[in-house]
Amino acid sequence: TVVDEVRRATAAHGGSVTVLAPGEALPDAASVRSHDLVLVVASRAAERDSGAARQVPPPGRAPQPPHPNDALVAVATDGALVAADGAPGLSPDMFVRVRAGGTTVVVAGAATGLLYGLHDVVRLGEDAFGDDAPPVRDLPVAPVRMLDHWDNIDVHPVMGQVERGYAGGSIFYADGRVREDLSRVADYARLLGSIGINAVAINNVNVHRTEARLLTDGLADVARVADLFRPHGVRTYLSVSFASPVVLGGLPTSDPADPDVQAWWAAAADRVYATIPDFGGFVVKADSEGQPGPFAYGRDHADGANLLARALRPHGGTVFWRAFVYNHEQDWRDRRTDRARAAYDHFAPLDGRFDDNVVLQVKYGPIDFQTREPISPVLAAMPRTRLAVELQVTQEYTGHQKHVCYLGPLWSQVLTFPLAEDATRDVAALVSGLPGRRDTPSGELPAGGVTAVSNVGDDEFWTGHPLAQANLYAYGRLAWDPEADPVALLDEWIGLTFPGADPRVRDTLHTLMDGSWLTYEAYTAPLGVGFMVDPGRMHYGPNVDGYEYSKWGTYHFADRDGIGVDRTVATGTGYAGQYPSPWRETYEDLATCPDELLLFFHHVPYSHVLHSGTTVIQHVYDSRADAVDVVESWVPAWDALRGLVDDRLHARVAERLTEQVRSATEWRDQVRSYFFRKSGVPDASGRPIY
Ligand code: GCW
Repeated sequence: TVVDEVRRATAAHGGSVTVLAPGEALPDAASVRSHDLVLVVASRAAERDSGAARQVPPPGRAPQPPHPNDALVAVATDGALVAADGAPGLSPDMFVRVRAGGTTVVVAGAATGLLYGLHDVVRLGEDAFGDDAPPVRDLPVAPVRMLDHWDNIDVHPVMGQVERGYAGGSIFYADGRVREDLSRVADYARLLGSIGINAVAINNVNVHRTEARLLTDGLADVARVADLFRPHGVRTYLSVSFASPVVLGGLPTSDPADPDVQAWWAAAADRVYATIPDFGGFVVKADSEGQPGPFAYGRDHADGANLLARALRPHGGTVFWRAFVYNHEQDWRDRRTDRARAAYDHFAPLDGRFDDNVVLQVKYGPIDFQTREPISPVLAAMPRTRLAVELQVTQEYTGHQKHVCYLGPLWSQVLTFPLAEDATRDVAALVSGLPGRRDTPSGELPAGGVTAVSNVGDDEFWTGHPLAQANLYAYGRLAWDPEADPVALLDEWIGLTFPGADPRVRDTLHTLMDGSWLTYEAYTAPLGVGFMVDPGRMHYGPNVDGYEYSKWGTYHFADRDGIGVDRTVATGTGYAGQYPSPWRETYEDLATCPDELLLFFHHVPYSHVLHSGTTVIQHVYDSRADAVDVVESWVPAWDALRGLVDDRLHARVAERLTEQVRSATEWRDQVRSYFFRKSGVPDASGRPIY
């Protein structure tokens, strides 16, 4: 159980765990009264900046000796303790940390809160034991904080084993089945628990034949995986095929209205819960990129999602139903069809039709995990639907874990973007169901959560690029607290990952990673236009027209005069009209549309002057060249750390930086040359064009 896990880990730090029966008072020795516990301190970032080195024993190494004169006491109650003060929105994940009588006390209402409180203490290290440590009450904003694995059992000849995976094979599967040795999964589970993740889907949303069987023949193996996640507060989910009744059950149809289909799903869910009583539920990609779905039977996506939800309902399970539905057989000649509109057009009319154990899982942008996209308007359009926002930790469009690209700032922007209700309600609030921020009474909206595609594999460094581990860390921490400063989280990760390192190590890592997302954006596709990636190399590297005449609906429409997609209501596809005010007006109008999204919303001449004061074409020229200068400067900076960090790690990062310089240079030269050839406008800076 989670409590056993916390007890074990706490003992390793020289502390103890006391579990109270419901209603039982706290032990006198701790001299903590419930009244003390609501003295909440909000400024967590400030505490963490206080500097002391934090030593965290990596899994498998001997724990640090306990702090002298301190005992860490963790206390679990049934929740009555904190609720007694009328604390609103009490969640099982909440914990309170106080210093009482020379002891650091963590109090939680449930086992998971205790677990998170323990990890909070571990993260703080010595700082948690200072007598001036202020009391803290902490709880996550979103109730579900999920990672989806796009892992397959079989190895695809082109895609490899993990779809869009850049860190080797799957940690779950090898040799055509669930691994015998799941020790990395056990470590991964601890890692996820420590950053607050509480849900994991263990197979690809594109469910192929072998993987479909996890739901039936594979259940005993799925149970082995769930057993490893459980002690860390993580529930296991499966991606399932909508066609399972046909594919697995031999039925003639998967029509949601068919009673045999309904019975098949109910029986399937019964079997799952008989094997895994705390199973989380299903993740479903339907009618998308070739996956089966309800459209085949003339049903809509509420019919489809509710079919599965009703099978899970008796067991408390949830369906995460993806909104990534669009026509991928588009005719590039047809300028009226706009892929960006698709999710809203399909789903917004269904608001209110989904059962309450359905969560609609919406990619953060309307297209597909690009480096820069506007926030999906679906998130503002469905007030009667539980929503989750979907991020991509795996770096499909952000450099395949060969490029340094710290994504914390992107996700922070997404989660805190004030999308709805006259720009007062941000994405985190929309998906967490709270009308405002934490500590406010829960509102009229039910809660969904935050999800993301994992970047972990069986690679020696887990994530291919060792520095991509920071993305996994930041994702968990931002899903917990979307208001956290992503730069502070980066420093937190650096401090925890390189404990006691030479200050030069910290400074250099910070320099390389801090602005790396913006640097990546600056040498790839400009001003929000997206794509320009190479289809032949799985979306890696430049190919400006790679998708221009394809069926996928991701165009830039560059010609000799200009570039960009007109998505205005006035003259374009009307996509801007899917936003609530003030965003529809902001994006519609060239005068107010932010530079970084200009080409997403407008087709403009190359001579168009940006708010920054430069023309579109000169921006394309300059930022690509400047960004490569930045990347080149990272090479000697990293080189200078040789001997100051682990040799293998140093070598791996050095190798990846060499590739990043090569690839960024390729981007720079292709994009600059392409636009010179299209426009004929010379680069005012006089830098080389080919
Ligand atoms: O970004 C695209 C990827 C597909 C992926 C799809 C999705 C799992 O290129 O590989 O399929 O998104 O999110 O379903």
